[in-house]
Amino acid sequence: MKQTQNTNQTSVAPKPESSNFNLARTKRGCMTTMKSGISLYDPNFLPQADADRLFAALEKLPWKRHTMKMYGKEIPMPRLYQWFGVTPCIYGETITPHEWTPETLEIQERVHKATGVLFDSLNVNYYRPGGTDHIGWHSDGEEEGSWEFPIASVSLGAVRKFQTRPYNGNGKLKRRFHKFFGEPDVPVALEHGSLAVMPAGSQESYVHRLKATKQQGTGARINLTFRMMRP
Ligand SMILES: O=C(O)CCC(=O)C(=O)O
Repeated sequence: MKQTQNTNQTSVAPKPESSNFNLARTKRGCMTTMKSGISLYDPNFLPQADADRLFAALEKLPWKRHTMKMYGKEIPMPRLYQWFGVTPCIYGETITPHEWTPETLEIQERVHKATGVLFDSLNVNYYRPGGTDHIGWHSDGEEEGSWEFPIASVSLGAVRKFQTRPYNGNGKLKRRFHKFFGEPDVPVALEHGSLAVMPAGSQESYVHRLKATKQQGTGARINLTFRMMRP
């Protein structure tokens, strides 16, 4: 976590230049990838003091853990989560949404201003300290949000690498056989307080992942993905 020098300050010093070299700056200070499943990346979406405050509050959420049945065994997922908004069915499990909190509503409103979309649902992932928590290659199914809408992803805490990769197959084949996947893009380092947007339709033609890392001292990370369930 970056340290805030003066908690009473009203304006926060700009963050250091983003380390994402595969992104081009736009006039408004946001960045867009030239060739990837991300259509917008803004490293300064949240002022640092707000990002620190929101991270501290969200870390106290009552986290849940998905399990997946494999070879007759319940395998726990390598991350924790909490869901807000419209009830989905994920990994065969009907999820009871948590009530929106002041912090999730605040971020929802900021995302609304930045994207023009008032998303009705939110998945929050918690990657515990240590760097081993991760999410493998996948695209988000329509049961987790309509593909006709973008997915807006806000990151807080440890900087972790996010990758996208195109695929060309269709139906289940494209998920099963790696030969249907294109080359992975250069990873985008999702920074504390950043916003990344995967555009409408991208879940059909891109997969994404957040890799585990062996980097010593990797702290906790919270990722909020806003989705539209009932357009
Ligand atoms: O943590 C991230 O940045 C990615 C989260 C993700 O891929 C998902 O929730 O489907």
